Amino acid sequence: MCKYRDAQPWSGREDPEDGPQALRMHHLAGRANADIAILGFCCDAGVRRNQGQRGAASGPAAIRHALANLAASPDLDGFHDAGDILVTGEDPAPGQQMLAKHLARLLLDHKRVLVLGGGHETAFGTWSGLRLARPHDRIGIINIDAHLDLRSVGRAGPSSGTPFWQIRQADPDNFRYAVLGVAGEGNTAALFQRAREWDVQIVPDDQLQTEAQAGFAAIDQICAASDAIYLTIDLDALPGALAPGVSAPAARGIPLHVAEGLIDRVLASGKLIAADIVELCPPNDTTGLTARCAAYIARRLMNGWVADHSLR
Ligand SMILES: [Mn+2]
Repeated sequence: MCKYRDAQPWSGREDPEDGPQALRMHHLAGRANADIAILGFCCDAGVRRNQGQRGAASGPAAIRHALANLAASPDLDGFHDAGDILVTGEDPAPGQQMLAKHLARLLLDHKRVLVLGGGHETAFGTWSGLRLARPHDRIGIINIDAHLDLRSVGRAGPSSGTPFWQIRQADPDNFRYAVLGVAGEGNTAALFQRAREWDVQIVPDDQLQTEAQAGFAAIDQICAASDAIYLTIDLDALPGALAPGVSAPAARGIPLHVAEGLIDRVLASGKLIAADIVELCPPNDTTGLTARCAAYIARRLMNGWVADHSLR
């Protein structure tokens, strides 16, 4: 079961004594004709089925809340909040279809869409929407994640652990997939074997401890071979000490500045059309730090989209 909910009004801190430059991100929300739109996917069904910890459905609200009071991006003059898809019940699939339709429609009026998840089942909806909007494009997928999320859809059905298996099933001849920040401890040999058979590019987390450089070859290769890029950022790629508010916190993880370096490299391709930030679990995020990481990433993506040449 799923339904659509219109965007709620944004609010946040006001500093009128500091003059007209004292803008925060909440001041930039609500520009209907902006190049960039954001859309929430409020869904617990994927993580629940994946035997993870519940709470991802409140992720979009927590990311918006953390984003609202960040300083306005210097290059951004506004963004459109396109509301939320609300998923209830056990099956994420109807919600994923609704997300795909909404995202494809948004791409008629906006140039870039950022989806706020939800568990990683969000990815099948985001990708399906980009596929609907760009039926003839070669789509490349770049995932910043501790996990491959390539498990097959068994009797339990689609979950937050199966999205990239589902994407390959949907379009087996055009599967271009790189995963950056993969934890050896978090993926079984069966999954690594599947990744090898499907030519998935993997950059392990231990190669991304100090700088993003080790991920650039994989990013550049996917970008060169694709017309449109879908970037998906699983917050459990970050160290658990920094991002405890996820279903599966990482003992090692990759530092935020390294993730930012990877994101900047993807943005520099000019081909990034759709992105999502997934797996925030607000009940585990007692200090709000994980939502803050998500908000930094959202702000960086939006600023990067307008700052470089992507929006020409
Ligand atoms: Mn994931």
